[in-house]
Amino acid sequence: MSNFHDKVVYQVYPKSFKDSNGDGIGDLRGVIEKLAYLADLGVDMLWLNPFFTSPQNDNGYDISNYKEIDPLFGTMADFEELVHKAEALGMEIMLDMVLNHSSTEHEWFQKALAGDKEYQDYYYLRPAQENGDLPTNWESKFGGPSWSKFGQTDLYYMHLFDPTQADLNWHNPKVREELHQVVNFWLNKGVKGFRFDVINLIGKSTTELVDDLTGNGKPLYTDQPIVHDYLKEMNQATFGRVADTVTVGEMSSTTIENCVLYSNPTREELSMAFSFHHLKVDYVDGEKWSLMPFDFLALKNILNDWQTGMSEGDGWNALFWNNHDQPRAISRFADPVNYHSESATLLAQTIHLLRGTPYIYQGEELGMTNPDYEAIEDFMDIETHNAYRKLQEKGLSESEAMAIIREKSRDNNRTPMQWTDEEHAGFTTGTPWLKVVDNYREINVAKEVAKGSIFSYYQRLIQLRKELPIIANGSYEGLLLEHPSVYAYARHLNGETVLVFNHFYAEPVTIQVPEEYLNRSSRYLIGNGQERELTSSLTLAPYETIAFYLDA
Ligand code: TEU
Ligand code: CA
Repeated sequence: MSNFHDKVVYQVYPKSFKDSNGDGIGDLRGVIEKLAYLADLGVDMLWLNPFFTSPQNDNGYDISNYKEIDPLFGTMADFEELVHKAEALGMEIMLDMVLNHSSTEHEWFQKALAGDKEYQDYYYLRPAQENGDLPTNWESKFGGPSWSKFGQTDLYYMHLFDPTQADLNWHNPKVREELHQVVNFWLNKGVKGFRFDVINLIGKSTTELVDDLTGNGKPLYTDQPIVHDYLKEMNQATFGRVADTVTVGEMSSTTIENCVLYSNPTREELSMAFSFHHLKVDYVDGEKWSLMPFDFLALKNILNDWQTGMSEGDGWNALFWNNHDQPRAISRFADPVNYHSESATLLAQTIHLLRGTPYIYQGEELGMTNPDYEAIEDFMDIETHNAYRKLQEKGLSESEAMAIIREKSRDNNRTPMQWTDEEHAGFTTGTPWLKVVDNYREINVAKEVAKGSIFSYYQRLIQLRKELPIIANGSYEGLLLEHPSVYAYARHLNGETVLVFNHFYAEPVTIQVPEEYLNRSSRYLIGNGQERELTSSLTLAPYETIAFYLDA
């Protein structure tokens, strides 16, 4: 069995975790200050979002130097100290590699702009089409076309995200070599994990880029077969040489089939994959900037399909509800106002007992919620501001647009970590770059650790994964698939079983336990409601989650 199956990863968004010097921006020394807290939680690996030199147009996903620390976040010495102190506490560091694109302020792009042909081939530069149209009709994921004018020339450069994030030409072997060097640079600093940003977008269809006749270009730049070759090559040239490295690819609009290929160990590509389909169940017709209550059956079906399909193909899922691009799951899928602790622990248990590697996003272990921002000026994210403009162009009023922004903005999950009930939640002594959520006096680390129920629940879930091989390595079976408010599943290993029932609504509900699991010796394993025995029918309280262990 692989070495990472019983591990849990914690995502630190450095900008919002802890500010050590009062400039309002979280930093590496802030992370160092809080390492003991993270070790106490019991996590194994810390994924840090990008802190490399960057103009910060997309909060560090626009990198201008891959081998330097942005002074905003600290120094290389701080980073080295972080690696060593984390290691001493039993935790490893996972870095965020943004290799699909660089900032237009990167030296490579600047040299290209200055006319250096060698560096021009580091990016996708193309002339307009004969009819004057842009080189292709592909759309940027942040809105607008994915091509912008390349300096004073007649050419355009490709950017699948912001115009300041130019896509790197992976078809050029020199580019791949440079990027391998980046990964090796950080490996040499003792980094043991890598998260590869939008890595399934690196293999643009062919070097001859063409219009996408079906729509926005996605089919021509997503999951191209050559991505698998590039990953295998990078594995061999970099992290595959160091024992026990853990890698996760962020896969945009991907398929189970491809994620099996990306993560099946015999293929030597990556350890696991993030996919996002389960987080689109509150999009109207696939459109993120829309409002609707989440579709529970769709959520359940997607989780079930991914669990089953990845298991059959011996792939490996990254399990998560939250990250820095998503609104808080507790605000989307549960009820933090009336059932705060139940909601947080239900969501936690639902994914922590699945097959895959759980990721905890900072603040999730406190049940942190979306903020209640009133004004568009409260939001900082570039994608949010683009969407606000676009929604109004489509005819929505200011307040209609704001209603959508408030639910969907990525800033919902980027608010400062709530440490204490002091001003700015103890995150900074200065003015935070993004406003703290109003509820920090009730929801904060100090209070949660002293007398809360969520942090300790996470501790137990993490512990269970280490104690019971069935959680790390058991197979998966979906149960009660038609049930409209409960997501139930079984895990199996060597005749043992773990049964998990997750109730996503406030109306109490009674379920029938499948016959085959009765009349076996069983015990209550963990839950957020009343401890009880496994009986043929079970009544679940609002947002209750409960798990039983059945002997072989
Ligand atoms: O995100 C990739 C991505 O496609 C999304 O999650 C995206 O932010 C979302 O679809 C917008 O609605 C990664 C990073 O996680 C994100 O923070 C970066 O902005 C993006 O890549 C570009 O590097
Ligand atoms: Ca700071």
